[in-house]
Amino acid sequence: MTALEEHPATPAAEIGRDRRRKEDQRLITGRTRWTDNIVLPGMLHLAMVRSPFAHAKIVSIDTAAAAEAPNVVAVITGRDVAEEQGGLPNAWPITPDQVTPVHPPIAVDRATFAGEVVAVVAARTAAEARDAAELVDVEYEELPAALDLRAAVEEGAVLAHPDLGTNKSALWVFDSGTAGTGGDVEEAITKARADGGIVLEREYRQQRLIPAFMEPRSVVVDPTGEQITMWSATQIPHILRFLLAAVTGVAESKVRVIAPDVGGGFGGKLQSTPEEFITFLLARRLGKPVKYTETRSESLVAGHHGRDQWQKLTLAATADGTVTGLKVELLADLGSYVALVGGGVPVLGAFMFNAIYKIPAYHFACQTVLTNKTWTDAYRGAGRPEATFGIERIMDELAAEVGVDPLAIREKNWITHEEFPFTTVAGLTYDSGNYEAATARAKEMFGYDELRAEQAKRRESNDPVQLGIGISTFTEMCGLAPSRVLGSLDYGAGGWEHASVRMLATGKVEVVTGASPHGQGHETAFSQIVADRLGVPFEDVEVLHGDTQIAHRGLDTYGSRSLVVGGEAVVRAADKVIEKAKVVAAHLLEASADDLEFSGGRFSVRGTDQGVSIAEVALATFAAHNLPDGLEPSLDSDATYDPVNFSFPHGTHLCAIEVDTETGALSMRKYVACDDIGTVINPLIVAGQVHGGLVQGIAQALWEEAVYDEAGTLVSGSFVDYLLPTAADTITFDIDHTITPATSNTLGTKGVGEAGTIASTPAVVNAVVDAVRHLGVHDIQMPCTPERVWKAINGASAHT
Ligand code: MCN
Repeated sequence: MTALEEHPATPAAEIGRDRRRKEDQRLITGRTRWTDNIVLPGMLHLAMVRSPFAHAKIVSIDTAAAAEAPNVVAVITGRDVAEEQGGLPNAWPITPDQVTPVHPPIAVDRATFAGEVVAVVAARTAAEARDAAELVDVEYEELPAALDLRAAVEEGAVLAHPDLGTNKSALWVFDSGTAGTGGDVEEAITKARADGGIVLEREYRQQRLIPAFMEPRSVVVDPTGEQITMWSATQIPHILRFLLAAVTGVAESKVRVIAPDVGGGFGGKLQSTPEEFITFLLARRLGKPVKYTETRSESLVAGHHGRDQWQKLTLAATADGTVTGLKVELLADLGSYVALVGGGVPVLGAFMFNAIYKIPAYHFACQTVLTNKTWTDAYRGAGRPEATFGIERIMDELAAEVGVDPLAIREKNWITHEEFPFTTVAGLTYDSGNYEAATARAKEMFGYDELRAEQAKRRESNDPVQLGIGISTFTEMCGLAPSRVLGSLDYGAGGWEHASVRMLATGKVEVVTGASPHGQGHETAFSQIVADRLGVPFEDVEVLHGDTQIAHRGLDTYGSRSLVVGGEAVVRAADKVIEKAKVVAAHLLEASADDLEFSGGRFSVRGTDQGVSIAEVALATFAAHNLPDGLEPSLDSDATYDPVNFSFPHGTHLCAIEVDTETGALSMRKYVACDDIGTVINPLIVAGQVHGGLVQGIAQALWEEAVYDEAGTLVSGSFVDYLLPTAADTITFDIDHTITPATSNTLGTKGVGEAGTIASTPAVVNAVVDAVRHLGVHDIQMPCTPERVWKAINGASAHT
């Protein structure tokens, strides 16, 4: 019996039920509208000409041959539209003095990364546009490129944007001593040194990753109607509409953005892209519908990338392993432009390095850096996987230093369940959690003691195949975000979400959400919530989303926010519908509303068999012949919910890996995840989210890396070289849940969309290092390829 079965979230019929996703049939069979399937009369197609150089002056662009190619309608360079195109509206400044290069959608004088758009061809078909793009003759003068993150911050470094005079974009600092949330970290370090305590200094690399979603980015713009309509494979239709309107000056009401079904995003479609702005610009210029769909190679090279940090951690502790201070210094590679939350991603990590631990003194400093590489932004977990990796790796190092089991060091330092709510040294208040319970359950599922015994045996017998056990006890902040917190970080936008719930005359229910799913199954989960709330059949609920004309207000999907923020808005709107229905029901039953109870979709007069269903109330409201005086004849409601706090899922992940010490080959033997995401709405969806998340996190640990050569060309620019795992590359995961309800929303839910990714990367690397620690290895850089593992075992650098 799982923990969920033992402690069902609610006795209701739908919440906690394994519903198959209602959207899957159309998604899997392709019987739906992906953006690239949209065909409009007279539609033109775009192809982009992209810079092959990381950094180059654009000397001249000869478009004559391309312009004469069959069915070409226009060839546009950055200079042609220099005034009109402006700069992309991205770049939330993380400090008032952030150095932010202007980002023209089409480069004008200089290309600043390999893959940047330098010219655009519009033609009648996509093939003709691509053929003509080959004929555009660009003369470049190659410039020195800033490619190495650490070298880029040194004196006299090659500059990514020479006109800016620096590669340093912003320095963001949090200090618990100054903030009043804890002590002074330098004092803690000095004291540990003086008192015979432990001071560990470690450097970790977060390699560059690519959010390799299944559906490449695609955009269609139709300027021919009353409104300008953009269809885009985006995670953020509402934010995109706002940005388009703000930059182009077109009234927001005249811009409609539709995210039809979207085939994955993982943060990679949380962006207003050059390609969207170019398509918008050309559609308006040419007065015709225009489509652009990227190729897979373009997606890998020019969509935004993720991670890419150097982390330096200094941990102070007493000799018995009680942590007394943590200092974190980050260098974060922005690429050549600052993306929508490019600077904000590493800053999210500031709140998470302290993780589940009681750390008395904390200092965090993040330097964001411009280089001549593809811009970076959110990738599943965004800031939190990086932080979790750093702290969970160094906690293992601390355990090794003290000479105790890594779980024991965590137990010594974690917040106990009696201590909630707990305000951390980073200033967040964790509302609920039970790290002991999740860890106990994970240990039991894993067979922790047995595996440790087997490990000891293999060590004793000098078995060439060694066993490593990796631990990650994580928490994360999701449900982005309380608007006031965003305001305190000088972030321009809020973090609320909107929903409408409408009872139709037939008793069916229409739910409109401002969340914008791209694979998460909101239509199913939100239907379950509403079906329970209103007591109507699951099948009678329809969830609409992703079209700014239908869902007028919204802040979209990222940061595992949709359920805890968007779902809460749905709950509140549904509850308002019930309140109104109650007034009508009382009128119909000639009873006092106070005497009515509502259960299973029926209003009953307490102590009698008199009652009326909510569907009957809906019909009566539609007919409107017999309503209380002055009551509006509608059973609709809206709610906008601004979260009062983040939600803090947590969990314990355990991983067993066999390492062949002769070859460096790795083989995962067991992976257990016991997550606490509060109330689980749909266990099947949650299992899918956890499985997918785990694969992405494991892939960072073992396989994936965006590699640039010395000239700044992305050499892992196809799936031959960028090792995206498939189901065949991973094992079957054992997952379960403990449930400590969140207090910040009615249903007690916490987000799950990123949990698997955040937790798994350190669990896996800890397992690999644990297998060979007795051979003198204390770190292996990600991805832990067999070559790196072999080198580490044989005393060579595992950091190359
Ligand atoms: N859920 C649930 N019970 C809970 C928590 C969540 O049943 N206690 C369900 C929700 O109802 C929703 C799903 O799990 O159907 C994920 O919910 P949530 O944690 O709120 O995350 P979001 O819906 O906001 O999705 C964003 C998150 C992020 S940030 C990334 S990155 C990511 C992810 O979701 N990208 C994905 N999962 C993805 N899944 C797919 N298929 N494709 C992506 O691009």
